[in-house]
Amino acid sequence: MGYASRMHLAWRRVNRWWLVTCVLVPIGASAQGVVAGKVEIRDKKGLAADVDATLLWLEGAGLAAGAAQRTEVKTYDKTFLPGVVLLPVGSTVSFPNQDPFDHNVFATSGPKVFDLGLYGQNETRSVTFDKPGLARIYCNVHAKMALTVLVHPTTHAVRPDKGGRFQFTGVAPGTYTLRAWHERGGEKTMPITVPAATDLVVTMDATRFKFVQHMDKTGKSYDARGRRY
Ligand SMILES: [Cu+2]
Repeated sequence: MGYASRMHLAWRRVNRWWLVTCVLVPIGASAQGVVAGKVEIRDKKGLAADVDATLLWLEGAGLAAGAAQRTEVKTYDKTFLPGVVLLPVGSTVSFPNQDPFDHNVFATSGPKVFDLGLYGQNETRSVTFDKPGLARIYCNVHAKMALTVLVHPTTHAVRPDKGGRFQFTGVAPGTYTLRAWHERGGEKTMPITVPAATDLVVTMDATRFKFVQHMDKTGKSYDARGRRY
């Protein structure tokens, strides 16, 4: 084969690569759809400062399943830290008690009904969330302790930043439901179409929210019962 033919062949190969690259990049780019926008929660004082405690997730066919994780929520200073957690289905949360007194961890509804019993300082107990859903978790000793865990079936669950901005990346083109939850703002659902979902505004009304103290693990009021646990 002469030099000219070899060069011609090499050029054809380069040309083919170039063609393949040009065809693949736009397809790859469109497969990485973005869902983005802003959450606004209005309460009696104006825009809520704890907008970053909102949970946002996508529902719909074809979303990639999330991998189970292990994470930790401390009980410290009569508080669950952190107080809001997002986890894929199958994940395990351990609850180390870092206070010099007993705590309990329980849920009487939601994706997992459980009771970890009463345990003391430096002890750890754990629970695995095997079904999706929103879990409201409490301590049977301290009425004010509350934890929210969103157990989601896909990789697409996020919290907004302090300014309420949120973004999901790597979402395949299609139609989905965007769901939002905030303790005082309630729930919101919004149909969306990817790749044209980048200027979403999710507004939630917390002006009529009234705090209602949850019951203890036996369904009784914390104040009315005779003993602490
Ligand atoms: Cu407690």
